[in-house]
Amino acid sequence: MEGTLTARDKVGVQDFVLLDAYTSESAFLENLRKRFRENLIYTYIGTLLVSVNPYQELGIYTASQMELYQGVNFFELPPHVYAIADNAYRMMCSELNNHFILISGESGAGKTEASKKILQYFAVTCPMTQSLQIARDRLLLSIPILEAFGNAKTLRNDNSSRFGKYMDIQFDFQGIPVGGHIISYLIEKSRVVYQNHGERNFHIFYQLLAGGEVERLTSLGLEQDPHLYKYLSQGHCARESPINDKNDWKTVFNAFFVIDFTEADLENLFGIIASVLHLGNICFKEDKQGCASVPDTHEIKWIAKVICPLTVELSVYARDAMAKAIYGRTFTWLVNKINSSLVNQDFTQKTVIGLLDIYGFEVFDKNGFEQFCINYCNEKLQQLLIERTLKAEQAEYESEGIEWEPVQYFNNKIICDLVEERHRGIMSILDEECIRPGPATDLSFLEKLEEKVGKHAHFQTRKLAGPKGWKRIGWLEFRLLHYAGEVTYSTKGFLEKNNDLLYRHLKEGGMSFSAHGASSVLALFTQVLCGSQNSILRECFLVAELENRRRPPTVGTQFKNSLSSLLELLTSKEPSYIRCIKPNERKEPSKFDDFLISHQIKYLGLMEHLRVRRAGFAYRRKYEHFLQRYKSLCPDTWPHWHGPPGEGVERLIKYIGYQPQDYKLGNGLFSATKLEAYWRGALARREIKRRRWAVQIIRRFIK
Ligand code: AOV
Ligand code: MG
Repeated sequence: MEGTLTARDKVGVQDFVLLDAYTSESAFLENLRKRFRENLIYTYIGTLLVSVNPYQELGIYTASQMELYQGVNFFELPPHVYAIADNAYRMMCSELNNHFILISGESGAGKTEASKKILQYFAVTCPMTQSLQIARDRLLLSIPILEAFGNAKTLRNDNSSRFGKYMDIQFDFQGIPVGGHIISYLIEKSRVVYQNHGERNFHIFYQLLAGGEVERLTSLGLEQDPHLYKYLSQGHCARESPINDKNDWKTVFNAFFVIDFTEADLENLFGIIASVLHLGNICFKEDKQGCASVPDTHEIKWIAKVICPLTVELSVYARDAMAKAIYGRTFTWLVNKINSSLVNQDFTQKTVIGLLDIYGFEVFDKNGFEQFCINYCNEKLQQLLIERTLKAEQAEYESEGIEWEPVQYFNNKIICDLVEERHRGIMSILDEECIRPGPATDLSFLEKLEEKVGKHAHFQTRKLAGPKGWKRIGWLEFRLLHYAGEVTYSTKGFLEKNNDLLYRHLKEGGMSFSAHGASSVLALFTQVLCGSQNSILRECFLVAELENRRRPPTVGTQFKNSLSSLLELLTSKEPSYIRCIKPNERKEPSKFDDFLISHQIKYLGLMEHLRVRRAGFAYRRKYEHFLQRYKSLCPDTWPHWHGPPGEGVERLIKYIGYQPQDYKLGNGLFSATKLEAYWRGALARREIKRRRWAVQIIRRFIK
């Protein structure tokens, strides 16, 4: 007994539900700390997994660990991301339904790593046939490619995802992974032309320079030193340990071949990467007529020729717009290309497990339109979690007529509305400013915000914040009180970024953003690029696009719409949740920052989640489903039960000695404290017993 107590004192409890002082936040923090000290980074709250980034290799992702977690009772082994993956997989196989695993947490908390571990787990442990190995390899190797083009070093994370990713892993009826599909969300294009101090451009640029063969670089007109390129050196950290661009290049390059990229594709793709770098190095000088000229004839002449009739300022602007558009559209092309290699037409009957790994909540000294979109996306996911866990669970108890002490929680819907509400939200106000006639500026946008949402409890500006706010909010800034904390945004660039500069007219001094016109940036590019030798570019800039006179939706609106379809997509699937926590701001192992962590525990709503779990019955199944699956546990219900399903369930659970306080029989639903894994365990034990009997009978027979 004493031994057990000591162990518990030392390593804490592996499920917060078992905490005695389960309402105390300090007990919660203490438990997390004890476990973190022992390198136990995972802890459950019921079936939800809490993960703390260890910032070191722990040796817990080996093949033997994977083997351990296969088909085992969820609660019999220490908490692990593999257990979450395995549980979703078993449920999918037995109930033939679709699942998703939502991984959330702030920037650097470990979401992307968790999603990769899950994919690896499926790749190693799922049944496999020889002919489907290639599908598995492609799924795995799509990751390094997407990371090369979509991740970058930021101040928060050396490998920060700068796009959102939802990946469906498709399984056939035997549980073999047969294919996949990826949806990407809003890549941060502005990074292509500008990086803050201490940050880098997307990894692929540096990888190509560090790892590309000399002949390849020569033919692309590139040199190895990243400092020679303006687009790569503004953050002053082009070469940074622990990033190993040379090694990463090898991985990425090999991955391309597995995913069906031809040598011609690669030539085109790297041609594009190189031309973006060359673009960035074009510098303009004013000639006698006040027009831009390009002093360095070595750079790409055709681009210069098109841009040069403009002023120097407009030329720089057109150059950057072009670089961003080329990169952004190439990224979309890349995702489509990967999807076409992941698709598997041979299997029509498929179930899926979706992995959602997006950019986490982030706050920098300066926050712009990108952070606004990223943080809004995190609000939406938090909202999904609230809707599907805290709210839904409580509503269900009510509708089932189960006695229940309601748990209070902060519902961030109010912030989602502030951002996205039609006609009234910040996105709508921004769109109006972008489209209305007359000069709109970053200041006029801010004034509109003050006028329309100034009184909102989660919104502040310098003008509206009162004396305290004056010191800290600048002129062109507004502040949102997000669920995860305050963020001050600069409105600088909001209009331009929301509009997508491609549609801006390139008239001298002109700032109009209307439909595609002959003089828009896009028209200019398309003229040049549709004649290009590069087939990827030709696909990305189609002349047909110019013929469409209607202006496409703004960037913000497109993003908002894509998020709402994502949430709709998820509504039809069974969820699992992983909540990632960042232990410190310095990316250091073994450093447990109390303040930072308790802030995350609060805003992630973990205490509320625990209370709901403690008070409730986490396992719920329709009578019919439950009975169908577990009827073999009781002679009365096996092999067939002919009465009403509710009675059958009652007979069954009484037979196996389940205590009355541990379950509720509602209007059509069976709710219990023990989870799916427990029931599966019961089935497995019965199976073992049955085999033992069989062996005994055979032995007797042989005698
Ligand atoms: P993120 O995806 O949550 O941030 P990552 O998954 O990229 O964060 O994790 C950041 C870094 O932490 C990784 O590059 C690893 O060095 C380390 N790390 C995370 N999880 C583990 C783990 N389980 N074991 C060892 N090291 C780990 V962002 O993409 O920025 O929101 O946009
Ligand atoms: Mg990430």
